[in-house]
Amino acid sequence: MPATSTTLAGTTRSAGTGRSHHPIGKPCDSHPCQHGGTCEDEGTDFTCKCPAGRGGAVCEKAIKYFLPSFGGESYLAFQTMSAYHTVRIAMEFRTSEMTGILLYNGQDRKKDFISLALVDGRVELRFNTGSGTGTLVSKVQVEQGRWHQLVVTRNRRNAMLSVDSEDHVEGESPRGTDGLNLDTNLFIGGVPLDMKQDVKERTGVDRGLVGCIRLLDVNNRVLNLQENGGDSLFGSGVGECGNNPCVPNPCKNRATCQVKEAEMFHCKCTRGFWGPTCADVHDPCEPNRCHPSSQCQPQPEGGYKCECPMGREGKHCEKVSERRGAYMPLFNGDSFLELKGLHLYGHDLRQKVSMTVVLMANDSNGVIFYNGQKSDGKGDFISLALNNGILEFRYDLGKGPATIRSESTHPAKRMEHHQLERSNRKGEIMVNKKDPVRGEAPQEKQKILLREQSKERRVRWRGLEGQG
Ligand SMILES: [Ca+2]
Repeated sequence: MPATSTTLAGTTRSAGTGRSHHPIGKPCDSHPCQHGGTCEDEGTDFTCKCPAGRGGAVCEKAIKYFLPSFGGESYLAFQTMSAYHTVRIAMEFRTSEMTGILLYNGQDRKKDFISLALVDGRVELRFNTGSGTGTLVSKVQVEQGRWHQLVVTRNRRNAMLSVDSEDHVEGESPRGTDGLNLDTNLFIGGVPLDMKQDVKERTGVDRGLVGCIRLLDVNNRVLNLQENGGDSLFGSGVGECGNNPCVPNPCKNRATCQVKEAEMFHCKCTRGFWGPTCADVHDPCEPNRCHPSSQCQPQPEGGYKCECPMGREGKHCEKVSERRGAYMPLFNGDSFLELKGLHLYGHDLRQKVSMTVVLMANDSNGVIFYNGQKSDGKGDFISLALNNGILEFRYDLGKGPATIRSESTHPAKRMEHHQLERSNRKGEIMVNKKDPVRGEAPQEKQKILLREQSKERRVRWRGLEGQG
């Protein structure tokens, strides 16, 4: 049985081998952001976007928030709303910008959605049950820095919106359908980058809230927005309301601090200083003392850290680890294991694949494995990923991809067994040995050609086990 195995020799590393302080490639090539932060190149410099609960220059700081604040590119995700025929939403927020997404819940690859956004200082409700968008605009103009409250009640195609206990506004969506089919996560403060374009087309708003949300009540249930023990599933760029990450100035040696999102900052070093907070007088990775197999990473507090590949340890990754045999690799969102290609497990694979994957995920999105035919991403492939908690088993035999989605959501932070079967065009996915879901790829070409190596790559995951 070809499978991911716990004993295969693989390498785990931060993807990429470039180094930020010697920009042969782009600054982000060295993957300087920690704890699952996303790196964005800004010329010769970079900035990190940190997952909710993290902040600092390279997401090194653990952030606790009670009242979440959003910086325009941030968001918090919750379970999808129950809103088919009716829904009631109450929210309290404050803002420093007059335009930005307050709330969004949609339907993946289909039309249905409901959104609340600030548009030029007015609250706008939009919703589409499948036959067109209904739009309601509040009469009240929001004020910068003041707390406002809004209440939405929707019954089929009819909706009411009231802001700050003023007279409500009424409206309806076009005739034809009246059930709101929502299946994405519920997002507040903004949406993830990959949804931005879609959300912009539907709401007309392309940025998130710059401000705070202190209350969210859906169907008369108050959601806990706190970092600790809250109802949120994941998020990005969220901090504590009212905090300024640049006060006191965390940058050293007269560097200027720039606020980036809530709780994130970027230090502009003065000449001659190095590192995320400009703490070093010289490049701490020059000379590079790390073992050639590892990567040198300047640290926010000054100095450097060698990021060892799997099987090596010690300050400079100079030692070969004692531990051998079975291990349970932990992925941080940017790490991956590269294993030999599935086609090397026996020719039988070309008609039939049978895999068992045992994993634990701390996030509801991420790639579990990918094995392609060509390294440019073209050609046949087979992959498994989590998309909003749903497992997606995909394969392409050259006539278009087949996608099989699990019926149940993969629970966070629990070990689960998944069984994947593919026999010619037909595929099946089973979660914990039950609820099999079957699917088919388009006809004709029936053999998957996988010439290139299988890449185990996990995005935004912190804990996970693969086993055959
Ligand atoms: Ca619908």
